[in-house]
Amino acid sequence: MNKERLLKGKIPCAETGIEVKKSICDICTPTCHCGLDVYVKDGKIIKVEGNQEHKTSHGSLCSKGSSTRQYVYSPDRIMTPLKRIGPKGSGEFAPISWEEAYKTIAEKFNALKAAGHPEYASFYVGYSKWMRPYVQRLCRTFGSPNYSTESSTCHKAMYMAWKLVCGSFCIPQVPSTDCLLIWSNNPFHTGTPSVKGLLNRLENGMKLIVVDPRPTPAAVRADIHLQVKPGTDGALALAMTHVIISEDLYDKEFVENYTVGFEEYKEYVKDWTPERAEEITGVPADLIRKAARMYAGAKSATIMPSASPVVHHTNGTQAYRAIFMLAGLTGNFDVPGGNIPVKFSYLNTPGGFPTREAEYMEYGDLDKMAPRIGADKWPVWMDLTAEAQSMALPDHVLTEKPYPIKAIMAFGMNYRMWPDSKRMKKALEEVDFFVDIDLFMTDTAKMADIVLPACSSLEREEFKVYGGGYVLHTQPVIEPLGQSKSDVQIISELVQYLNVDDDLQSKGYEENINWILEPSGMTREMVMAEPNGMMAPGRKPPQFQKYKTQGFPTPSGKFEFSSGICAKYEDRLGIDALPKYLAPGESAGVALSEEYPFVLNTGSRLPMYIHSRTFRLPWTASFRPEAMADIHPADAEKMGLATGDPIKISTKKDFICVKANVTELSQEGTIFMYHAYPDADVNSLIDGDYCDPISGFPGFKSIPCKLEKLEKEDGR
Ligand SMILES: Nc1nc2c(c(=O)[nH]1)N[C@H]1C(S)=C(S)[C@@H](COP(=O)(O)OP(=O)(O)OC[C@H]3O[C@@H](n4cnc5c(=O)[nH]c(N)nc54)[C@H](O)[C@@H]3O)O[C@H]1N2
Ligand SMILES: Nc1nc2c(c(=O)[nH]1)N[C@H]1C(S)=C(S)[C@@H](COP(=O)(O)OP(=O)(O)OC[C@H]3O[C@@H](n4cnc5c(=O)[nH]c(N)nc54)[C@H](O)[C@@H]3O)O[C@H]1N2
Ligand code: SF4
Ligand SMILES: [Mo]
Repeated sequence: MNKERLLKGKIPCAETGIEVKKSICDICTPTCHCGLDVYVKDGKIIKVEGNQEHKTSHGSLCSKGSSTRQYVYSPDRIMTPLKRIGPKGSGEFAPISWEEAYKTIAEKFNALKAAGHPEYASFYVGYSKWMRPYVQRLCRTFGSPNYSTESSTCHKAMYMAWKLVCGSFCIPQVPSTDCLLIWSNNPFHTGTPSVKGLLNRLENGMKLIVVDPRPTPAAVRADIHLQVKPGTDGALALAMTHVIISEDLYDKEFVENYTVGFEEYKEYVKDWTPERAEEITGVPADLIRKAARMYAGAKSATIMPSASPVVHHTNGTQAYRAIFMLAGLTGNFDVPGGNIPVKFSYLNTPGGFPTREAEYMEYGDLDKMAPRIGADKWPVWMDLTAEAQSMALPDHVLTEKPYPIKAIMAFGMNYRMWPDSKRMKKALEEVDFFVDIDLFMTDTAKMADIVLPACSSLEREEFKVYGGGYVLHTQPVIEPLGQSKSDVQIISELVQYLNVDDDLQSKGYEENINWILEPSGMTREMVMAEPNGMMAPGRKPPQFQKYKTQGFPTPSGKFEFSSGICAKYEDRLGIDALPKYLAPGESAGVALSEEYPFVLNTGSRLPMYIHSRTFRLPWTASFRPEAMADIHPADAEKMGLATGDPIKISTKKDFICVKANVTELSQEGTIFMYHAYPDADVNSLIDGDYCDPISGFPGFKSIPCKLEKLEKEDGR
């Protein structure tokens, strides 16, 4: 065939010089990270496809992954280290050398340490996960306790709820369960590679219950859809518990031998009849009964929670406690097809093999350092996690109380992630020194004093673990663009200038990953030799009912219906030892009113967007070019609204103007809007202290608001 045609068809062969290299897409959730076949010619990516041999994604790619070339070659990519020469936010920067950048950063950071206040320096990682152990170690070796991440709004509260109940993080056993209870999760939009397995299980007779305010693709396939009002999940779980106990559907042997607080809890749920819950949740009482019986009566049943929606309410951790207790109550804890406690191998993923990750990243003694930011507000968080709570970052910078934060080093920060995002932006304006390391010149990077260019996952190497022990180690498929470098390389070079007590990090990713992997029996080289990945040789299959010999790592050593940790803060902070229900907002004194009659629920995922990342890609942005809010047809009719009409959404805090999107995929009385739109920042409508008192998570999904129709010419 002639060469021109081969080139046009992007055919990989000697004649065209096109090579197909293996990599992964890291644009979204780490549990996805789909396999990529990357077509490279002359050092440039000319095409991407899904890798059919990847063992979790099996060749599929979503709209975001298909836009990989637009992501990698975005005109917003930062190409050199930069120093700010104009006012913060202006975007006026001058290129500098890496050496000058490192020296400037080291001077500022080392000065804080020399003055005896390493805690005034804060190290932060946004949604990206791959560099986290390295940043956490850097923070610790520098001597600061203030390592924090985007997990101050994601995942950690769910993790905390499991820890409060049984002492360990638990995962669902979807492939082997008879009944799946999806509690606020929309895998069709947020975890597409998992959907095939889910559909197979449904074809094989698995029962499905979905708790979601919206008729999602999973909900419409469910045997029972419990269409709750946002933030009322705790009430629903209490009513299901009421049914299970009053109808004697619970596991008496487990309750008697392995739990504490059952009698108190039983007494408390006595009044939580399905009828009472119906008034609060909007779910018919009989449907609650039916769901409770289906879940408790199945041979095995498992709960699939989400990292975010339930805990994006002021009552979220307590709600999840009540939900997770259902597993113990019904004999579905630590059994096949139930929810099982797991240990993480690497990056919050249970691979079934040991590593030295915890030792690596939790370097030094946190108890000997200053209290972490957020410690005064959220002591339960401090008891259960090793991170600072980044929701307190703006306070520390702006009020300097309990102590100031003077310097921030961020690996991928998006200030629009915070509630009251304008205040977070102000904090970045006022902080003495701010370094941002990102792929793109974002609005947050524009606030920095020094900006460093990170490269994408296709330009670096990376060890990767998937649940169950599938591992792979990528190699760069192209050279880093411009002068960009991998985050870990940046750290390993920066530590040579910083006053840190560590000789491992300067040795680079290769040596560090091998150090971490040492107990697993794997090396980077061994895994890299298999471009499509491999199963970790030392992985162990899950073991069940470990509590029978090991007990529970909780204060009582038992499964806790009444929490020993929460009880410590009952008097001081009003945190109940039982998972008592408070309406969303009640704990923060906010409720629906005549003036603000709608619930604003922010952040339900859209398939083509991932936080702030893919608005800049022409393909993904073309699906919804303008900021829109989803409104139920019944509400739209009352207000005379049609899709595309300009509207104004106001809360007590602020307002934004967007377009209406009238859709059944909403709920009457609730307005759903995606977060992080650069042109309509819904997080500016949310109070910064509207948070769960246990986790510090913001109430992103239950804000009273007002909706107004604008005249066409008033809209943007
Ligand atoms: N395409 C895409 N995928 C993503 C992301 C993304 O931004 N885009 N983000 C990633 C991240 S960081 C996360 S944390 C996950 C989130 O993953 P998911 O939790 O699966 O996604 P969400 O859409 O946030 O929420 C799931 C469902 O919760 C429902 N919901 C909202 N409020 C409530 C409530 O009060 N109670 C109950 N029971 N349900 C409620 C919504 O209607 C929604 O259908 O997705 C990850 N995957
Ligand atoms: N209103 C509302 N707010 C929310 C939520 C909600 O549901 N509603 N969800 C919350 C949740 S669950 C989450 S997870 C957060 C999202 O957390 P964010 O941190 O806001 O997520 P992103 O915008 O994806 O990523 C932050 C930055 O990381 C950069 N980045 C990407 N890859 C790399 C890399 O390899 N290296 C470096 N150095 N930088 C990189 C990106 O370019 C981006 O600028 O938002 C939270 N905020
Ligand atoms: S689901 Fe999409 S964005 Fe996420 S890893 Fe896969 S291809 Fe990439
Ligand atoms: Mo998240």
